[in-house]
Amino acid sequence: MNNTTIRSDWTRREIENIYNLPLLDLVFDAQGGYRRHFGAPEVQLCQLLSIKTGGCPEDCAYCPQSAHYSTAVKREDLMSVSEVKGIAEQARADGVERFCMGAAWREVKDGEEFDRVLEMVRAVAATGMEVCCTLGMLTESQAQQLAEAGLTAYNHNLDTSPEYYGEIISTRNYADRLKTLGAVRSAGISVCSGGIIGMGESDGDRIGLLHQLATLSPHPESVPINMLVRVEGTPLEDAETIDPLVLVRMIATARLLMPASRVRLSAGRRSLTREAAALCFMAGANSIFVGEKLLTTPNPDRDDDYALLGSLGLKRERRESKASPISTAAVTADISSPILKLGD
Ligand code: SAM
Ligand code: DTB
Ligand code: SF4
Repeated sequence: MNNTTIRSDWTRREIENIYNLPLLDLVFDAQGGYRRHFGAPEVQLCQLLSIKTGGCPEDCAYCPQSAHYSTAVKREDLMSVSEVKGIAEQARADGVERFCMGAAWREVKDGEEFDRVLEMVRAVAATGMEVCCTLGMLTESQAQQLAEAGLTAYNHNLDTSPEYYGEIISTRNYADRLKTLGAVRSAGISVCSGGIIGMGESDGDRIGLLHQLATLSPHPESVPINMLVRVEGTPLEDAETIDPLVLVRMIATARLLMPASRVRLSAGRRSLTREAAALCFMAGANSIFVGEKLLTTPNPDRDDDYALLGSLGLKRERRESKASPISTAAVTADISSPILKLGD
C-alpha cells in the first residue's frame, strides 16, 4: 500500500478491508506508513486540564460530567486565569508540548467566561506549548477569536459512527458536530477530532467513525482514539470490556487512512499493559496524555509513562515552533533527558 498519498475519498468498503487485515499485517503496514511520513518514532506529550467541571446539560452516555447522571464528579466553576497559568507553566517544565483545556459546556457562550478562556489561551500560548481547547459547540466568530488569542487546535470528537451516535447522545446531533468542526477549520485552527471505542458499538460503527474522519477534507490534524473509561453512575458504567487489540486495530487503521495526522492514544491507558501500549505505538500512535488526570478520571503515573517511553526507546517530540502540529521542524530530544525527570 502506498501511504504517501493523502486521500479523502475513502470508501467504507476500502476501510473495512484495511480494518479487517490480519493484525500483524495491519500493524506492519501502519508502522511503515508512519515512518514514511514522520521518520523515526516520536511521541508528543500532551496534558489535559478541566477548566470547568461537571454540571453539563448534554447527556453523553459515557461522560461523568453530564448533569443527567449522578457521578462522583464535583461541579467546579470556571478556573481563574492565574491558576491555569501556574498549572500550564508546570506542565511545560515537565516536558509537555501541548496543553488542552476542557470545559463541561454544551456550547460556548459569549461573555465574561469566554473572555476569560481567551485570556487562558493567551497565557498558555506564552509558555511556548501548543494550545488546544475543547469547549463544546462553537460559532465561527468564537472560533475566530480563539484563533486570534493564539489557539493551535480545537478538540471536538465525532465519538462514534453516525448510525450509533443516537444510542449515546440525544441532546445534539452529528450535523451539529460537523458544523463546529467546519467553524474551527474556517478560522484556520487545526482540527482535533476522534472518538471512543468500547461503548457497545460494532466493528461496523468503528469503521463508520473512521470513514467520517478520513473523508473530511483536509483530515483532522489530530485524531484522538479513546477507550471508554467506565465511570460509576453513567449509563455505560457496565459496558463490556473491549479487547485492547481492537484499540490497536483502530489506531493502525486511522494511521493508514490519515497518514499525516497525529493519532493520539488517549483515554483508557490505565487499562492497558505496557505491552499493549507498545503495540499501539507500533500501530502508529504518536501522542499520549500525561499527568495525573485526564479531565476528571485518573491517568497513568507521569513517571511510569516517562519510564515506559524510555524502556521502549521512544523519543518525545519537541518543536521549535508551535505554528503547525505536523511541521517538519520537529526536533528530537533524548528521552533520558534529566529535564523530563525520567526513571531508569
Ligand atoms: N464538553 C465538550 C465536548 O463534549 O465537546 C468538551 C469536553 S468532553 C469531556 C471531550 C471528549 O472527552 C468527549 O468528546 C469524549 O470523546 C471524551 N470522553 C468523555 N468522557 C469519556 C470517557 N468516560 N471515556 C473516554 N472518553 C471520554
Ligand atoms: C479526547 O479525545 N480525549 C480527552 C480529550 N480529547 C479532551 C478527554 C478524555 C476524557 C476522559 C474522561 C475524563 O477524564 O473525564
Ligand atoms: Fe458535556 Fe462534553 Fe461530557 Fe458531553 S462529553 S456531557 S458535552 S462535558
